Amino acid sequence: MSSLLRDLAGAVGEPHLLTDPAVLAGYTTDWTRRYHGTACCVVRPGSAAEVAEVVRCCARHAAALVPQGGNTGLVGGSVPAAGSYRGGPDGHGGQDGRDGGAVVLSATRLTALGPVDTLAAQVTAGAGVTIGQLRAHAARAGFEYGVDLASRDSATVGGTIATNAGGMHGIRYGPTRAQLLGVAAVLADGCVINRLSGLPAESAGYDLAQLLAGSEGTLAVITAARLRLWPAEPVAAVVLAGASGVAEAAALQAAIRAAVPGIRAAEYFEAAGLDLVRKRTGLALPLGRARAAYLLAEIAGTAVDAGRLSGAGLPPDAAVALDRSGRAALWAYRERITEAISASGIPHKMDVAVPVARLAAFRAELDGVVSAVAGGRDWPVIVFGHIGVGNLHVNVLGPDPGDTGVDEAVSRLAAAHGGSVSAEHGIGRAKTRWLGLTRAAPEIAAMRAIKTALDPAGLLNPGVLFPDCEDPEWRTPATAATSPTPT
Ligand code: 2HG
Ligand code: ZN
Repeated sequence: MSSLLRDLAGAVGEPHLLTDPAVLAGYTTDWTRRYHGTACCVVRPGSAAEVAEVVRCCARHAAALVPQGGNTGLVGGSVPAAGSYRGGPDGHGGQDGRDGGAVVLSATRLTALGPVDTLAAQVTAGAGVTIGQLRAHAARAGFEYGVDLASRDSATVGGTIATNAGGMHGIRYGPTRAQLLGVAAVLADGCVINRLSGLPAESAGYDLAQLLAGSEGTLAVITAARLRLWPAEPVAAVVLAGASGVAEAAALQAAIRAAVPGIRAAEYFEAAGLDLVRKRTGLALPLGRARAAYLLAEIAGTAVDAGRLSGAGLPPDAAVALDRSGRAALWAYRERITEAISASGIPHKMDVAVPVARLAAFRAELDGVVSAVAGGRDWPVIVFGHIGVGNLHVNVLGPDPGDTGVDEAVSRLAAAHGGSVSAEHGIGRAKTRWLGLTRAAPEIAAMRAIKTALDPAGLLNPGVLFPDCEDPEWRTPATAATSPTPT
């Protein structure tokens, strides 16, 4: 056993140091199966003190450290890179783990869940608590956690903060960042930050918790978070309506929003996604006939609020479910799309955001952009997502996992429409080259300066988020961020 592994075993206890290659495989391949890396070991600390000890060990041994939650990430940000690491303080290096890869720090044992503070409507949750556990805990006290996603039973508090996940209820409660009131975290030198008091009113300096939201494990290892809760609200109805495409679906969600007091979700999907779901699950065709696209909306309130839907101009064949099982049946068509795509191959996932007013123009050009890259090959394009916040998940099946042509083309299209290359999945390893499409060069320089200040040796999640300085390609798109296509 190397001295790094010996020290890590001392930090977490031998049973929580994993080195068996068969076991490591589950931690070094991401959920999509597109990104694989090399780890010398996985450590599973059981407390913040153990996390700090692990970080100090890595610093001493100059070993790269990859924090990991439920490993449900879709952009390779939760798994190490393949091969050894180059050194360097710019966030792209990290040092050689010496034992054949990085140290993966699994947060899955950091599962402490504090009592719900009903006066403040807050709770403290360990980084490894799943979103499903957090939601159930909040519900027992009459509250709701504002983020929900299909991977709720695996995705964790720490991981969703790292990517600033949005999920199904972003239209109502905002993304994870909007739920975040404080964090406990370990910095790259092993120092511990503890800001879990959850003061809603505070203006004493930088908000470090917000800095960590969307930082993808590159600035610190989050061990716990203080989170905002919302009073639980009854769900009045779920609507599923057919539409000719994204423009009609967007108009319909706006009409529903105007007609009812609380829209909790406005989700979009198309026939291609529905077909895959039906093939996998055997579910019946909804609405009795095939439609090009669908809007699924969930509204809060009572039967009176559900009645207000009559003022939204729903198509006559729209399905409206009031009871729990009927609502769940409609949600299944949307929630099972990701799983159904994965069952059909290794997808290229582009998680773009464009202003809602630009969605139709973006969608109108999308197929042509993909076809141009496909060059005659049949690459199914599956589009769905959180239409209410302008977030479309563009999944393309067919290209080789290592071929990034379609990823780049779709990212450029989103940028040309004034959008972002990542709405809620993060940049990870997958999109570092295209960060400059979304963020201008001075912004990236400022982010690098923060990274260098907090992690000068570049040990925390190296290769994630930042474009490689040595890659001439990444500079090309930077100009796009400052000059989006005028509309
Ligand atoms: C969702 O909205 C997730 O279901 C996954 O963000 C999206 O699979 C995807 O591309
Ligand atoms: Zn999503």
